[in-house]
Amino acid sequence: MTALTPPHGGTLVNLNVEGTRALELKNQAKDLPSWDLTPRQLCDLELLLDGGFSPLRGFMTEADYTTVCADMRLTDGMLWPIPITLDVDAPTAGSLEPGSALALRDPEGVMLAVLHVDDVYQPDRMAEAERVFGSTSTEHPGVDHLMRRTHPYYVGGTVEGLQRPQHHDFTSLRLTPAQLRERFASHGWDRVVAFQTRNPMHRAHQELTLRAAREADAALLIHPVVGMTKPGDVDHYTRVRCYEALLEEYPDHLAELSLLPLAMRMGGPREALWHAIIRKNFGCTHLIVGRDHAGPGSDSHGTPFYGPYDAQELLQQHTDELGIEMVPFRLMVYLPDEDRYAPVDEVPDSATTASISGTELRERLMTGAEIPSWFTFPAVVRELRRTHPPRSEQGFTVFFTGLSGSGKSTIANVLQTKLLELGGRSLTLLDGDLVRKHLSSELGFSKEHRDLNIRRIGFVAAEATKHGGIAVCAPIAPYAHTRQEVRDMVEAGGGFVLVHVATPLEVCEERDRKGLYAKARAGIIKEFTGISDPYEEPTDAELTIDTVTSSPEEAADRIIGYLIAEGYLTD
Ligand code: PPS
Repeated sequence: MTALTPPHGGTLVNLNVEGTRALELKNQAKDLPSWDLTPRQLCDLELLLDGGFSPLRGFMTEADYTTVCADMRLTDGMLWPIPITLDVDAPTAGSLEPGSALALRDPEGVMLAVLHVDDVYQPDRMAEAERVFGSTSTEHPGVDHLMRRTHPYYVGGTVEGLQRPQHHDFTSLRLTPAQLRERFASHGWDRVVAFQTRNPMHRAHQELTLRAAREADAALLIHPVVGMTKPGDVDHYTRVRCYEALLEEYPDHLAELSLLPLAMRMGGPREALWHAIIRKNFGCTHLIVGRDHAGPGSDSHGTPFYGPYDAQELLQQHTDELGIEMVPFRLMVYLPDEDRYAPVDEVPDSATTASISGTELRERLMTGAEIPSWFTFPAVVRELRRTHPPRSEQGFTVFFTGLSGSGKSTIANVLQTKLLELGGRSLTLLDGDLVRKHLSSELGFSKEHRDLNIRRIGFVAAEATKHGGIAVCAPIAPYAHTRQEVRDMVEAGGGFVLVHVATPLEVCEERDRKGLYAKARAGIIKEFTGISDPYEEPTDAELTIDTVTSSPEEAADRIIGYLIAEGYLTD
């Protein structure tokens, strides 16, 4: 292989300090204000300290932030497309001034680094979103993070690292830029093409990476992101086991696997440029850029945030100053008649092609349907199936919501009995009254306390679901946003079925089995749902039960029918 000129890599920044300097900083720590780093900030810090973000030496000052947002350049003119900023809350910002220092800590309180403050500023987040992401829609995950999860002040300044963020998973695969450069040198690799990914890799990806390596006359680095990716992505533990399985399918001495602790922004073209700079720092000479690189896909109207090949165009414009070459790739498609893959632009329109979309793959995993070996290697399927068992083997939560006296508990009890009769899963019943006796005995009925109560139920239900069991919950749960929080928690590990027991208030009041409505009307009980406190009717319920026309037995049968139809239960 021939070396690229000019030589790749560039100078690596190393912000980790040792010996007396480290001791000195540690001794100062007790007098410094502290900031507990968010998951994204932890990722950014790790890449800053080890030089993955070279030439950056810290979090951006307002001057650098402004030029990066506006022109994708640092104030010294260097190309840098994504703001690397440390966002903090108002009290922390108020404790800082130029020249002061801030101890940066991990979630356990361990001091990882010291930030020497150059400035503290309040960003215009709307303008940042527009500039960096080309959108202000919170349907874009990068914009959502910026608008909803970023603190209002940014602190700029250089960083000195005392301890690298700790990882206990796949430690032998987490190579720093210096270690990876050394690894390449020890293999005698002076041309290396990197493949960026946040998804499990299938046959199409393998074909693409093999072709790219051939085209670039280079060895291959599979460099998946294991920091933060798009919400809803396959967890990195599963993915890494898939990559390890796939690695076995490459020719000997061609490919390396290393994990990148990057927090992606899903910023499409700008992010692709950033990925290229990062890979150059990790010693690569080429980066594969495919279709919609680092893009978040489309919004809810089906409009894509970026054009499919915008990233390739942007990299093309900056090839000369990047110091790393792009290997552009079109979509790979499978030709069943020839049993081979080819880039879509090399395939005649008349050719028969086959593909399995991400949605279809999830569907096949969910139902346990066959996943053909032309699509992915059996060893990869095995790994995916381990974490994505078919629905009949997954846990689920049936979450009832409705007014007091609507019949939630009665139906929940019948459902419990029927589910136990069917057997196969353990079951946890979290009835409103029961929970208030055991889990939430100190809580009242203010909005704050109700939310806390529902979150506790959600937490327990999510745990039971994740472990393959059933949770049947029957609180009032009057607030839509809290129900949504519970849904999100539960769906991370299994199924969630919201059942609205839609008994009208008049009927509940007329029944008044516990005599509570009479007391509420008399003002003896305050904040009573439906009388003196709100109930937000669900618009997202999987099932709505009318207890006026159906018995508890019929209601439970309907729910069982739904669970069978959705594949959670078998007939
Ligand atoms: S919540 O809003 O979801 O936290 O409520 P929940 O935990 O389900 O508790 C509802 C049961 O508590 C009794 N109760 C009240 N309900 C509503 N508002 C007020 N102020 C209130 N005070 C006591 C009532 O018996 C509810 O039981 P169910 O089974 O819903 O009738």
